[in-house]
Amino acid sequence: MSSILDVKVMQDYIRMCHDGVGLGWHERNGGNLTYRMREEEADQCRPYFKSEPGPWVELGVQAENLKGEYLIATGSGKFLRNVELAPQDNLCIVELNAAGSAYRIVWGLENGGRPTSELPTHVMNHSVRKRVTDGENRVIYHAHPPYVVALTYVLPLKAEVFTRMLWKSETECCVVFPGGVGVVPWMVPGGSDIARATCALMETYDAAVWAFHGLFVSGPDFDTAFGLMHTIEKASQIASIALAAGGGNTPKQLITDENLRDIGREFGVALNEEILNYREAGTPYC
Ligand code: 2HA
Ligand code: ZN
Repeated sequence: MSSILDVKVMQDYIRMCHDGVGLGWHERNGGNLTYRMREEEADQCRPYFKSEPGPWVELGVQAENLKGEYLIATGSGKFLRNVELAPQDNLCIVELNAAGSAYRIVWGLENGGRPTSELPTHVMNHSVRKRVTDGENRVIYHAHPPYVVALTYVLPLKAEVFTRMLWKSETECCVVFPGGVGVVPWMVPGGSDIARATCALMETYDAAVWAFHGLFVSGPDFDTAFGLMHTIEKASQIASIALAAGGGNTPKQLITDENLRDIGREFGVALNEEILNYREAGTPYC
């Protein structure tokens, strides 16, 4: 291999950035993506690492179970639409220290810069998802998909309400995210408070809506994480159109709770029962 860009994990990562841009989820510097590398993937990339890694930088959060791991990350202030053109200027690989509390850049951001402003949230989410999925989850992806954000202006900011709306807006949603999606109220982005709030939800859910902002998803691989973002946004688009057409009221006909239970049985997935039984008077889909 003559370039780090010949390594499959780098190609897959870059393709995901490209696909998110194509769907309109990454205006300007919006959104960010991190991938927790497998040992063999880090080994494949190591020959291309900088001869002098960058200085250690404190994260402001600590993730002990990520000590010594390598993450591929988008750069702070970088535009995802430029990733494909110049990955070495817009992406980086960071190494975490032995305490899981600081990082240093070992590859990329050749013209300077820092990893994504949401790195504390990503690192803490990786830590939680690694623990609750026994190491399976490796991708944390944040985007600004417009329909799910639009719905945060009109529906109560509750996991139960958003999940019911999504499950009932596209038949296969409840198979894709049977546990539901969490909702974080509006918070200042980029800091450790929003990181902690998102992490609390990531204990249970593999997706968290950020009110008036965007969506965070996690997954074991690029396809699954991207597919989750895509499915949630598609269902949100359908819900937005149906709600608008109905003047904001619950659509006249819906997938019923019994229908959802039937799908769960047929596909062998356990739907979150609390969400199935949730009722909120006067609220669409509830
Ligand atoms: O990276 O989307 O939330 C830019 C953002 C911050
Ligand atoms: Zn954002």
